Amino acid sequence: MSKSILIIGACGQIGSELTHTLREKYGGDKVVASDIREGDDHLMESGPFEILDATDFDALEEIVAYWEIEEVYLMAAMLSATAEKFPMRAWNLNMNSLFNVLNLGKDKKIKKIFWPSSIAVFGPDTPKQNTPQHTIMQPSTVYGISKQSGERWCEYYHRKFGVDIRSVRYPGLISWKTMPGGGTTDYAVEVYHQALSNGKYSCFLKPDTELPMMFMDDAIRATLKIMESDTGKIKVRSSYNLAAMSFTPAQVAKSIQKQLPDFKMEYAPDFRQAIADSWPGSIDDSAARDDWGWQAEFDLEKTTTEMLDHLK
Ligand code: AKB
Repeated sequence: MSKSILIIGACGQIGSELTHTLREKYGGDKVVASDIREGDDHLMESGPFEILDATDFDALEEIVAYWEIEEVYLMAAMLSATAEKFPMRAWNLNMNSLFNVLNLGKDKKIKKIFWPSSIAVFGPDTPKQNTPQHTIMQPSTVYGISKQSGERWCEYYHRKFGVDIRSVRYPGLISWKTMPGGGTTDYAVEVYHQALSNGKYSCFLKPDTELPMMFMDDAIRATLKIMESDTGKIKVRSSYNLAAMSFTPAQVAKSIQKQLPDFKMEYAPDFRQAIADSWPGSIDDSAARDDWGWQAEFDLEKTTTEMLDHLK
């Protein structure tokens, strides 16, 4: 009998695509989707669904016992831009949900955990280009502080209690299937939607703000790959750097203009500029490549083609 999996935050940008991929792979009945709200018809009908507040330990424990869950993917989080507006809510959600799954791991009620970290763990003093796996971090955002603290706790629970936790630091994620919500890299999804519907987009970051990005198919492949790797290969138990491409708003505009020559980009930087300025421009992911064979497939041009073709 194959393992039972629980996705927490299954209706979000990553959670929804992860749920569909895991259900295709392991069978709909083996993958329990959960979120604080109901999802789209496909998510609700392709396998079991539970309403779950990720900060409620008793409810989580009950679901894990009922469905005989072995693996948990904790995808619920408050992202960088929203977290600056609601610091305590972000801290409570991002940390308590993590402690809940870590404690289930400690008590041997689940066998394996995936928890996403982010490029937001880095800060203004971090080397900006080719940011190494191990370097100065000092995040300056609420979200980044919660992710860096989370990484420390993951490593602690692994070392102290043998919890099998695996994690990657996602860059900004781009997908045509689900919209992101409350992040600083969200412009890189909005721009494709607006290019097709309005022919123009007002970007909340400056034209030369370079950030690390990844197409969702790569992100899902990385997530499955790290979870399926032999435990001995996972040498970093905080979180792995992960990279695919880096670009600026001006570069994504140019890439769109190759296919939509009339597309116009305007710039009206807001509070998210300061968040972006504190993050790296590009990431060195050689530890993930060396340890568990990570390799990205999508660059900016391929991403633009996928996005425009599917959103048309
Ligand atoms: C955000 O912009 O907050 C997220 C992230 C980089 O983790 N996409």
